[in-house]
Amino acid sequence: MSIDGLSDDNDTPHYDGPAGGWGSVGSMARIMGEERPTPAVLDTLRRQNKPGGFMCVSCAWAKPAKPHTFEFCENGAKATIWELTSRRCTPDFFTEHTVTELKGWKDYDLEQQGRLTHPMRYDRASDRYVPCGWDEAFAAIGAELRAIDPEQAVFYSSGRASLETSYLYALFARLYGHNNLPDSSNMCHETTSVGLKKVIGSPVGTCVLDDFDSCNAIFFFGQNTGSNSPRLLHPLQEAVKRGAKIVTFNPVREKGLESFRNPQSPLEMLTGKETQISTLYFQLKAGGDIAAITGLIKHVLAAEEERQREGKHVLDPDFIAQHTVGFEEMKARVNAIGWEQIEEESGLTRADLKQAADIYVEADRSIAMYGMGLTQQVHGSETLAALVNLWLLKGNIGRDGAGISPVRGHSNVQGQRTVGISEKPELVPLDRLAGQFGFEPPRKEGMNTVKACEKILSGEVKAFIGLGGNFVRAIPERERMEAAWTRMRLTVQIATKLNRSHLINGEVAYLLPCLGRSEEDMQESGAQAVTMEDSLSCIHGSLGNNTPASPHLKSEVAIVAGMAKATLPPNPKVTWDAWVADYRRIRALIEETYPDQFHRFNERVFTPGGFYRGNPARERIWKTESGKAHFTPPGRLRAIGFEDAPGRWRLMTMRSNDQFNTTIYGYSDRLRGIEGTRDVLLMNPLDIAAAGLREGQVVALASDAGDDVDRRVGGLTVTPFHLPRGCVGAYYPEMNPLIPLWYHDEASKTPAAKGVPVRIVV
Ligand SMILES: Nc1nc2c(c(=O)[nH]1)N[C@H]1C(S)=C(S)[C@@H](COP(=O)(O)OP(=O)(O)OC[C@H]3O[C@@H](n4cnc5c(=O)[nH]c(N)nc54)[C@H](O)[C@@H]3O)O[C@H]1N2
Ligand SMILES: Nc1nc2c(c(=O)[nH]1)N[C@H]1C(S)=C(S)[C@@H](COP(=O)(O)OP(=O)(O)OC[C@H]3O[C@@H](n4cnc5c(=O)[nH]c(N)nc54)[C@H](O)[C@@H]3O)O[C@H]1N2
Ligand SMILES: [Mo]
Repeated sequence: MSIDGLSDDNDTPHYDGPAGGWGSVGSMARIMGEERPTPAVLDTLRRQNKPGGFMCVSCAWAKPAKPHTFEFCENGAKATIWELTSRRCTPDFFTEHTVTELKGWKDYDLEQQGRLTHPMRYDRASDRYVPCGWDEAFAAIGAELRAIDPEQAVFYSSGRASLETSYLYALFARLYGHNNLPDSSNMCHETTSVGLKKVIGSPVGTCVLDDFDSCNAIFFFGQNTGSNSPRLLHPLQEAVKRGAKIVTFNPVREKGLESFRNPQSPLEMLTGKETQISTLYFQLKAGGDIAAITGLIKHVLAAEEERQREGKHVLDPDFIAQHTVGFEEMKARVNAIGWEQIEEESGLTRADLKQAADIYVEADRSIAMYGMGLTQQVHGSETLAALVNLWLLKGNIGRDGAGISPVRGHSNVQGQRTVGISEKPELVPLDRLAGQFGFEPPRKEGMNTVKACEKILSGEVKAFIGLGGNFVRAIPERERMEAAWTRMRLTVQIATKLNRSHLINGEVAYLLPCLGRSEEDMQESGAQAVTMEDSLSCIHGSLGNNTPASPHLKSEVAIVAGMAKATLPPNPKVTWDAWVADYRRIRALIEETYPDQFHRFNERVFTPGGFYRGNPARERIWKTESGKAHFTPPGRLRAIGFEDAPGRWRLMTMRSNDQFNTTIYGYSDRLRGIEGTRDVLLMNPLDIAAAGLREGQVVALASDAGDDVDRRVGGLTVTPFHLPRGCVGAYYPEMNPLIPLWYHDEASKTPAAKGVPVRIVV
């Protein structure tokens, strides 16, 4: 399909090459030059994502049992090179620069200083970080935590830390006395954890890697594979070669979903042959997915009526009868919705949707994949319910070659939830923990990310510990949050590189440098492996073998244990030192808490392809309120949380190909053809003209959320781009000051970063 104002050969910036190909090789070479990584990086890349090797710190995509010779992608390589940089951010650097001065630096320049080398304490008098000893840091943190009510503390984690670290971190929080365990997942796939759980009883996807070998169709909603999970392009390419059809719904034409040249295939590289990925590509409006899916369902129901006349079925009536509730209500509601409304809200035509529906009708086995385009919407959970409606119609959940497969972000974000990082006490086996460790765990619901922000704003939170990540940069409402942040008593950040969150400090502040996953983690019993869970619920061991960036680093496990020991009273069942000495003991604890999923954990750590921890929904056991899978009558067609108004635009905050979340590797969004800057406002050329703007003009965006708060980001160059009318795009995290804290998915509170109401200010 084409959209108004754009043809395939117009002059908007675009990249002619496929995803992968020589461009990705060039991009890896550039970052190699910039970071000058240690020579061991090549060996590490060779071991990347292989059984017994080291598991990539970039995305959470599956690691196959039979890996490619190089089982890594452009962005995985960049993440490894980033960690193994030869640059060091030493105490001398902090002597030279005050924290106030560093606040004026760009994110890119902060991380360019390289790996943190020493534990540091913030000295308010000189406005500088000064080196301190580990024991001194732990003792001070312990004293501060003991002095406050545990419920006033927040323990955040970014989704990278291992299962071992995460389990201990959550245990520390509960022994201390709270469930305030927000996770990067709260800004990411929490919509999945809450939305999917409600309708199919599973907080995670139902597919395994083999399903990609036998599916006939894959439907993609709001996920940018080429940039964010490039290794997934391999199974997609294989599926296309087998004749499977791929249908994409995305407001942006993402190169990686159009075509792919496999950098690991010499033939494809030399002959310039590329695989077309998407059979059909629909540029719907941002927030138009409920409408589009409802249109698909209407077509499928119509096809069923037709087929019934021949005495056959498109739907799977036995599955619907045996396994679901709510079919008739859903059907009646969908049939009552008119095509005009569906076309208006989705931005797609009835005929467009018919083409897509025909593929779904014909395919015996279909997989639905999705990412932030669905989860970061005010009605994100409802969007997932709509998608599940469509998937239940043909019994496409719980059988081989079919299912629903959210593409997770951080490399262990799914696993952190599995082992107890959750603010929701009902999701954690608290009674078992009580028995294992002889204490009474807190039962009160803790704070998620939005709640933690609200309570930091109101002054109720006194202490914040960040296990990785860049919280202040990743959350909405940045300006008000930064101002409130400094009113906290204690802030502690555990990190590998310097970022913006380390410059906004509480009264007492520590910056604790940790080992990266690719580095050797030597403890009393020898070198330690850690584990993580991928997007398809498989658990993998990872063994780092590089020399640590500094002899003063500690592992995340040791840092969590050090803080916990200094905070908590002695307990004979809680043996922090023994756990640090040998991580197999931590895995034994995980097995004891979660015996069904982690039986024989230590034996299975290095299972090729990981070991599957199981998912009842895959077996058609529905852990929902009714014990069945739920059809949900659509309550609305619009996933964004506002009405249209003159001068109001739908802003999608985007990731470039050259960043990992708040880590900016460089200024080249190669696959979108945007080079040298991130300060752009992407718009449809007809919208540029209609708004009286011109290409290259510098404008600001202001919040148009109707709450009278002045939120603004300036210095953006108007750039024509392939976007539907009324939708504009600009980069995350730069745009985060524009997102109101209250603007989030209704059910899960995931910030709605893909449909933000803004005005353009000239
Ligand atoms: N290189 C790299 N890899 C990464 C990351 C990174 O930053 N860089 N981040 C990691 C993390 S934590 C995550 S969560 C994942 C994120 O990976 P994705 O889920 O791919 O997230 P985004 O790139 O934010 O946006 C996804 C897509 O949604 C589309 N979109 C926007 N609005 C809508 C809409 O209303 N409907 C539909 N259908 N589509 C829409 C956008 O155009 C974009 O292509 O990637 C992980 N991997
Ligand atoms: N507007 C907008 N906002 C968004 C999003 C969006 O699409 N749009 N996406 C959201 C999503 S999906 C996510 S997941 C969040 C991401 O939020 P976070 O997970 O909090 O942020 P990251 O940028 O991934 O964190 C980067 C930092 O992690 C630290 N780090 C790296 N490796 C390690 C390690 O091994 N150990 C430790 N301890 N630290 C390490 C480094 O210091 C680095 O600076 O942002 C969310 N915010
Ligand atoms: Mo994420």
